[in-house]
Amino acid sequence: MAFTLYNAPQSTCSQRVRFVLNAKNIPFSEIKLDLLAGDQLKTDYLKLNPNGVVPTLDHDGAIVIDSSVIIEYLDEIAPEPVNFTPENSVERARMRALMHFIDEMPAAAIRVPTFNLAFLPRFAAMSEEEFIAFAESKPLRKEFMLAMGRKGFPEKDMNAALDRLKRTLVRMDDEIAKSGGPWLLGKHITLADISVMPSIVRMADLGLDAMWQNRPSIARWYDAIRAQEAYQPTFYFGSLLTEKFPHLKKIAARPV
Ligand SMILES: N[C@@H](CCC(=O)N[C@@H](CS)C(=O)NCC(=O)O)C(=O)O
Repeated sequence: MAFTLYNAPQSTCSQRVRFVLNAKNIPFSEIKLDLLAGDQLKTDYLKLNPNGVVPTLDHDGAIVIDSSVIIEYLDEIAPEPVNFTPENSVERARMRALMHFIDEMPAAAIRVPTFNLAFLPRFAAMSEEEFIAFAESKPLRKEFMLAMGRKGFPEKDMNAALDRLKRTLVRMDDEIAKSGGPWLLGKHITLADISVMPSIVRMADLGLDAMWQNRPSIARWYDAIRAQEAYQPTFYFGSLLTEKFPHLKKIAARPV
């Protein structure tokens, strides 16, 4: 079986898929797209993924898109040596409900500080016409880009995103308390943990880890996920924003 992953080192959605491939010891070749240069909007790539986003998985010529769908697909076709989906239907439904919550809340909210703090200088350097043309060429993210503009999201939007991230931490805390932890659904790590992982790693990367300093169950969860064997090969050098954008190190060091 041959697997090719079209992805980007710092893309949170790609990190989910890399983690699952690594955990399952599935060899894969990686095609890295430069998202700021617009590789994801080129005609050939759009034929694979009409949403114009990463990741996209090519499995022996079968194209699978959307990170949540891809990780469920991988768990189905390669249930060994590790499996991240509960056998029990009720537990499986709970996992999927959490994955929907994660896609709607932290996975979306984390884009606001990410773009404002890391990517904005690239867009600020464009002319207004160039920026509008770039935004309008995005099948999925046109409105998001236009709302951000070349000056960035206003404080109101930043605060709303931070509030959504805070509510995510509250939800994680509640789920861990309900299941007995250490993972969201109890004793076993599931796709729900893998889905939320990149948002939490990104929060730490942006210096927002103080947001869980009074939440020991999340601190334990974060240590446990970073201790997984698949973590290091997933977050190879260049996967963190602070490794690519040195100006962020100062932002990350500020008190929240
Ligand atoms: N729901 C999709 C979202 C994919 C997505 O938003 N990917 C981002 C990187 S994490 C992307 O490719 N952005 C490119 C852009 O905004 O043009 C998934 O989970 O695969």
